[in-house]
Amino acid sequence: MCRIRAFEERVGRRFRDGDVHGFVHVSIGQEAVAAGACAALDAADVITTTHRGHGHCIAKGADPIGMFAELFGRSSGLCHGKGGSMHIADPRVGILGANGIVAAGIPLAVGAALTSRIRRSSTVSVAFFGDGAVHAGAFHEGVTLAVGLSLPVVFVCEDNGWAEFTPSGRWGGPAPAARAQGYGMRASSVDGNDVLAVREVVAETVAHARAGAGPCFVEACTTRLRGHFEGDAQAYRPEGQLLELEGRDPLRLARRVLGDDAAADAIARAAEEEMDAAVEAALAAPYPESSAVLADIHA
Ligand SMILES: Cc1ncc(C[n+]2csc(CCOP(=O)(O)OP(=O)(O)O)c2C)c(N)n1
Repeated sequence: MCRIRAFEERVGRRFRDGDVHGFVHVSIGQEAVAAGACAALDAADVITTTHRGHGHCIAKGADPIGMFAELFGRSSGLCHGKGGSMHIADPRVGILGANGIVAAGIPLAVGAALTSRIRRSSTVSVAFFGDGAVHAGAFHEGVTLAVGLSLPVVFVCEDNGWAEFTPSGRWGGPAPAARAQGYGMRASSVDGNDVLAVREVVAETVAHARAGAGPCFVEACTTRLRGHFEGDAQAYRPEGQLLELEGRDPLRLARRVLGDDAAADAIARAAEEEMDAAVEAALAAPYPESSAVLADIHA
């Protein structure tokens, strides 16, 4: 969690300095979902994520230097500097891709679970997505196929209270976990700011999926402590909400559980040093050659 926080704080600063191109959405306040869920996965398991996916990628094992280089548009970036923040992928460590299209990672994770089934492999797919995505057609298509074919996929819905500028629940209807139950899936709800609770619930659901018992759904309630995107003035937030949410900062909660401030400080310092060095290494890399402008482009 400290590594994710340190990475994204630097992303925010570099964005304001003009080194990061395009839109950037950070997951500050949501680190426990990424860290807890990925701690329950094997190296060969795969994930898909969203426009707010830095944390999931770091937790699944992406190299922060390659990620910074990607955000800075450098040729050494994980996608050669052409994907940016919302399209980070590294199949070598099971990251099938962040995605700028809301809910689009869900059918991809279901497809990867079908691949696992066809290859008789034991790998599980995890799709991370926000509460806003459960209103999208791709979510309903994905879960229908996963339930129908009893595929090894875990759907992790991060309800951070907002879908852009719309509060969760604005559209009424059942909460995400209840909707998932409506599809006949096992569904649980967890405090998404409690990293140990997230790990426990996701480990149980992954074991269920890996055993061939079908897909599962985890609703992780969490807190977005920054704007929807970097630079968002957040005029839509009720007054005092941020102050209240800061009391639920997952890093603060984990520090309390650890009960050892010196150890927590050392972990945070190591993460900051790692990410400072990663920024420098990434900034030292060259931009892609102009001759590479059409390479790897499929459109
Ligand atoms: C298909 C699609 N519709 C609309 C958008 C614009 N959009 C970007 S993020 C977002 C809200 C997503 O909310 P949620 O899924 O809760 O994720 P969060 O941003 O809270 O992490 C929307 C509507 C988009 N990128 N893709």
